[in-house]
Amino acid sequence: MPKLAEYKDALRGFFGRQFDKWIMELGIEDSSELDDGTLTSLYEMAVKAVGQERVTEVLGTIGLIRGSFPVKLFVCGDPGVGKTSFCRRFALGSFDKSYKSTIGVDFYSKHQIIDRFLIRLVIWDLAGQERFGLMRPNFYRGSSGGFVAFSLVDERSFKSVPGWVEEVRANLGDVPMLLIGTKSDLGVKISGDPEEYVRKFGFEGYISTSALTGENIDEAVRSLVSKIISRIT
Ligand SMILES: Nc1nc2c(ncn2[C@@H]2O[C@H](COP(=O)(O)OP(=O)(O)O)[C@@H](O)[C@H]2O)c(=O)[nH]1
Ligand SMILES: [Mg+2]
Repeated sequence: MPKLAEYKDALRGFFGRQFDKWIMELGIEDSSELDDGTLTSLYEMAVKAVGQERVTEVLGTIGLIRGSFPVKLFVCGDPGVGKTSFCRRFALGSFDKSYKSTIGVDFYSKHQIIDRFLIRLVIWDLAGQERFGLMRPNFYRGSSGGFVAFSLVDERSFKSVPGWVEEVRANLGDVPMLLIGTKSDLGVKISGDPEEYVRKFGFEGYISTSALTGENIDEAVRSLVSKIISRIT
C-alpha cells in the first residue's frame, strides 16, 4: 500500500499549496496509507477545487490510479425490499424514510476508487417497474453486473430470488452478481440459507446490509466491483 510521504511532493507539485489544506482537513499524514477509501476522499476533495478531468489526469500521471472507466450495475428484487434505499444510501449517503419512488428507471452515479481504479459507478434502480417485465431488457442492457436483493424480514422476497436470477441470466448471461439481504437492522426472519443460493446460482457472494444504518452498503458495492475489475483486467 502506498504511503502519502512517497507521493506528497509530486501531488503538491501539481496541486500547489491548496494540497496541504486538503490533507489537513482529511487528516491524512505522511505515514497514512493511501488505500482506496483515503484516495477516494482525496479525489473528492480535489475535484471540488480543480475539477474531475484534472484530478484524474494527475492521479494517473503519478501512478496513484491504474486507470479510469465506467461501470454500470443493476439492482433487482421484489418491490419493497429496499432497492431504492440501498442506492440512495450508497450514492447520497442518506436514508430517507419518506422517500417515494417514481415510476420509471432511476439511476445513481458516483465516483469511487476501487482496487486503485477510478470507477464511475452508475447504479440502476428498478423504480416501480418490478412488475413490468416488458421494460426490463432496457433496464439490464449494458450492465457489467449487479445485485439481486431480498429482504431479511420478507420470506416471499427471498423465495423470489431464483426468478430474478433467471431474468438476469436471460438478459446478461454470466455477469457477476452479488446476493444482498436488506434491512439487517430488523433482524432475520427468513427461513432459508442465502449461502445455498450462492452455491446454486453462482453468486459472487452474499452480504447482509442495512440502508438504515449503512451497514455493508459500501462493502457490497466494493466487493462486486472488485470482482468485475478482476474479470476485465
Ligand atoms: N428498517 C429498514 N427499513 C428499510 C431499509 N431499507 C428500506 N427500508 C424501508 O422499506 C421500504 C421500502 O424501501 P424501498 O427502498 O422503497 O424499496 P424498493 O421498492 O425495493 O425500492 C421503505 O419504507 C423503506 O423505508 C433498511 O435497511 N432498514
Ligand atoms: Mg424503489
